[in-house]
Amino acid sequence: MRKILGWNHVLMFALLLGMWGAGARAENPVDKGFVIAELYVWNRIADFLEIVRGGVAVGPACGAEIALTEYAQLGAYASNEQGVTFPHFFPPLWVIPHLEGDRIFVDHAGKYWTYSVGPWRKELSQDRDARFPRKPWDARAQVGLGVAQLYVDFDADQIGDFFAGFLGFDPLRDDKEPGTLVKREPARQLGRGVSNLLTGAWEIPVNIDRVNRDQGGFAACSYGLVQGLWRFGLREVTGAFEVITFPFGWTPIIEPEFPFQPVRSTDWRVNPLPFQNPY
Ligand SMILES: [Ca+2]
Repeated sequence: MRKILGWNHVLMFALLLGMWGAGARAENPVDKGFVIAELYVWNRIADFLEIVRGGVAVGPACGAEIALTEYAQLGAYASNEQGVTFPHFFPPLWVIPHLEGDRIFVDHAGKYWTYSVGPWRKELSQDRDARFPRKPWDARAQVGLGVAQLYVDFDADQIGDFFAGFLGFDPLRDDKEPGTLVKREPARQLGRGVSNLLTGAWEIPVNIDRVNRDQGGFAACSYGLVQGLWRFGLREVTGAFEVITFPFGWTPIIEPEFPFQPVRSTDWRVNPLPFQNPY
């Protein structure tokens, strides 16, 4: 079978990607496209996770209430409890509201009793600090179990916001936008990663030559060779990492960023891993 794509093609592609990335620092439409697509997915997930809130309280509590909006409620309960509500039921993803700057836990404490039928309600007080939250259009259920009370709430506003999000609307104005982020360059990271992978071996002759010029032949074929091999290995590992994680569009780990740069921009160095950059 005829070989369609040879190594030379791949190498050429990598170098082009790298040069294109290097030359397009200002505004790269591919980077912009990546960031917009990633944010779209991120915002839909964040909106979805805001639909359900759970709650648990400890302390004497008995009775129950169920509500489909505040116009269709039914129940009666009394409590003297310490309680907290939290987002959805998958704690590891509580990191998302945390990253968005929202409160994860909302607490309440004290004595409270109420009974409700349809849109009518009687209650001990209007004070919201002693009970689980109630929003007018939410669907909600809570049950007092003697020494504890459980609560679940489906937020109507968030349901609307979630579905509107698919059509490009954001009624609750809670979507993240590209302007609020650190600058991310996924296309540049992919190009850099491929170019590190494919041209990292260039470090070997370059370092032998550099040490030869500075310190002579013996240093070149010992120290220069070892340093070239070490840097070659680092570029390969870093390149693989950058290709796998390219959607994050991080800053370069190894500098100079590309093995072939017409002007030497900086001394060779390894930067700290970019995990800590905000999303
Ligand atoms: Ca939204």
